Amino acid sequence: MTTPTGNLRIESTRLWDRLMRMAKIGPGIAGGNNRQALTDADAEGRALFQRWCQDLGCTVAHDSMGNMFAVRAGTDPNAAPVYMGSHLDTQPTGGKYDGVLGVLGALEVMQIIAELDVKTKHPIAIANWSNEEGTRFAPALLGSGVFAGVYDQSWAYGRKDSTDKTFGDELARIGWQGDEPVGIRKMHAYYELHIEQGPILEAQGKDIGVVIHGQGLIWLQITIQGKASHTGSTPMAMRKNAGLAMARVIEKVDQIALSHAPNAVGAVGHLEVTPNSRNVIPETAIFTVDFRSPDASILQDMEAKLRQEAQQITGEMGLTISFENAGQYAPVSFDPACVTTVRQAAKKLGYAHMDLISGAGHDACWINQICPTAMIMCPCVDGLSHNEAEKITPAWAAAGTNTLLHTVLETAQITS
Ligand code: HGY
Ligand code: MN
Ligand code: MN
Repeated sequence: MTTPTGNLRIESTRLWDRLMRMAKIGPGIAGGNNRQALTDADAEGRALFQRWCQDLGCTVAHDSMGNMFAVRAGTDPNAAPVYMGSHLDTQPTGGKYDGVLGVLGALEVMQIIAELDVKTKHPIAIANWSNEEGTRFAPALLGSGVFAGVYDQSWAYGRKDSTDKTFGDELARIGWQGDEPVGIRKMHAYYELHIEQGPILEAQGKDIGVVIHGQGLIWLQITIQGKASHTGSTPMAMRKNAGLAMARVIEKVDQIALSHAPNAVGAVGHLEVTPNSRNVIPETAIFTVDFRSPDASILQDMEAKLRQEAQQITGEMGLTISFENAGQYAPVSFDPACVTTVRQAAKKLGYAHMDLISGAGHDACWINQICPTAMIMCPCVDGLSHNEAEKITPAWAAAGTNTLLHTVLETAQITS
């Protein structure tokens, strides 16, 4: 091998410039991003990413779920590619780095490999997964979930946003519905670089998180039906207040999660009441409970307890209630060999590192079901994410991307 891989490093200024360039697409209102899945902004970000990949000479394609792939050939045409990637879609008040660092970090790795003409046995590829956030179209991790065979594509196409637009129609409208059947690509391994979205790495003074597990998740969408009536003239005892019932159930979400502390979290981030008028008792309340835990039995207990408590609350108030599973995945253990490769890369590069359990969900959680998978995390300031003030340092971005570079080269096997 002509290039001493030991001192290989990415071009951190170029990486940072690309992160800032992508951040200009789908800007938020407070310095972050609002580039939600299958919006025109998402389409614009996809096109920019595609151009950057084509400029590197990669073969770029996208499948019938809009998942994007860029591939650099290896020396062995029969060897499955080593993939790396994440997502470019953001929350409505998202940060500039959630998902984006994983996609543009992979692009930077690809550029270094291409510029130095490093040859590897396995092809090397980048993935940009559709609709990771699940904020516009539930569930989260939809593109990677269909790719991994967890969800059926026709079910995914029918998922609706709050204006009743479907995933399938919006994917076709933005022109990113590919002919390639989703899920046909074989993967030798998959690595995802992602910001931690929590406070642990920064608090521990670490540059790299070697992710060994990921929390499981349940999204339970609840609909409570009451009766609209006048907030002034309806006697308190006669009210059928769906909004009040929702508030009581949300209090139970908090209590149930705290009862399993520190191995569980719970919140309600999506809430809708109708008619949502100041002087009408809420008739309907629709909201989504987000429970997470690294322990599957705790997840099950939290869901069962909440269903029971919520039914009791609405029963006592004379309201009706219904539940819909809006997304779910079990706790994840990543591939030990891939995890070791990540850990060794961080060690070789001299980065302070520690094993970590991912609090957030990632496309890697589904891809882990179809090929050996691991994740690399870098810190973020105050652990803040899903907030426009999300912040990382160029040094953290470089540390994560250098670790990805060496991890991918080790797995793809350098030949010259
Ligand atoms: O919800 C999650 O954990 C991810 O950010 N979509
Ligand atoms: Mn993410
Ligand atoms: Mn996210």
